[in-house]
Amino acid sequence: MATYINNNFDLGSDAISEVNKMKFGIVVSNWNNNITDNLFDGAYKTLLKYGAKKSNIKKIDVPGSFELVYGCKKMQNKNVDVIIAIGCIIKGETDHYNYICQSVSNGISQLNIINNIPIVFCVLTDHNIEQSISRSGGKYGNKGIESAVAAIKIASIK
Ligand code: DLZ
Repeated sequence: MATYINNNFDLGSDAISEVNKMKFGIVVSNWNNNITDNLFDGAYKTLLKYGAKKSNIKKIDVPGSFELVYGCKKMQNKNVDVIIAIGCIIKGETDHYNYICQSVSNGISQLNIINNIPIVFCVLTDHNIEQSISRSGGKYGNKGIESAVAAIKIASIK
């Protein structure tokens, strides 16, 4: 299941010529923003690299990952083709982590089923800050980059 073994962060020969017409929404949780800022940066720069126009990228900030579902629901009404949900949930001493992880993953899945604007899951669910650093520009890459590629691919299917 480790993404660094089977990653997906290059469009390669699948390069899509339509990216400059695609409209992207990015919803960013500000909790653990030292991590989510890097994820956003990776996603944003990757969209531009493949031809997205800055004017076609909308961003909504939400306080924490729990609010990503509401932010994505709002973004689905903002004339975008695809959404990237960015968050970082780090395990603490209590069960809080489990509830937030379940709520966010279930909520985003539900929005993907109910509505017609796909949402890509760029939410780190880590046991400690070191794991998050490794996946937001560290030794295991940047999940934001992978998510931007996934967003382009799913938007092209749509
Ligand atoms: C409260 C909380 C805690 C303890 N941990 C995290 C976290 O690791 N990552 C995250 O994105 N958000 C966390 N939050 C905030 C909740 O997501 C939410 O913003 C608040 O409970 C307010 O609804």
